[in-house]
Amino acid sequence: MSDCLFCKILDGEVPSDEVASNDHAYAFRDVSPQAPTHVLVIPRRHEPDVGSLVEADPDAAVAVLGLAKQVADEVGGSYRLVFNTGADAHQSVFHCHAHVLAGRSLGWPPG
Ligand code: IU
Repeated sequence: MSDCLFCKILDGEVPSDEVASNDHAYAFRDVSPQAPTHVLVIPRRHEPDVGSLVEADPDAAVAVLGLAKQVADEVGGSYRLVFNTGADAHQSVFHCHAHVLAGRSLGWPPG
């Protein structure tokens, strides 16, 4: 999508700090990290949120989860995987993305 920030990152039009990638997904560091490790994992296919990705392309959804696991395994220890979905859940970029948060103790419940 031409006006989507994460599509522009995938196209290389907007720079990003790459961490890992596979055929269906791409991982890069969040510009505003909320933990020592804060990586975003996005599908190459544009879908607005995880629910629509699961329906439209289950293989891409599994690839996003697999890449998130790979990133978390490389850090080691506990981690949190978050898909904010919808504005009231703090989703601000409407291209599906998983947050991988690690490297500190994480409180519960989230705000
Ligand atoms: P959210 O779940 O939609 O709120 O997460 C969007 C994330 O995208 C958020 O953590 C931002 O810091 C991050 N981000 C980014 O990494 N680079 C950017 O240019 C912009 C947002 I705008």
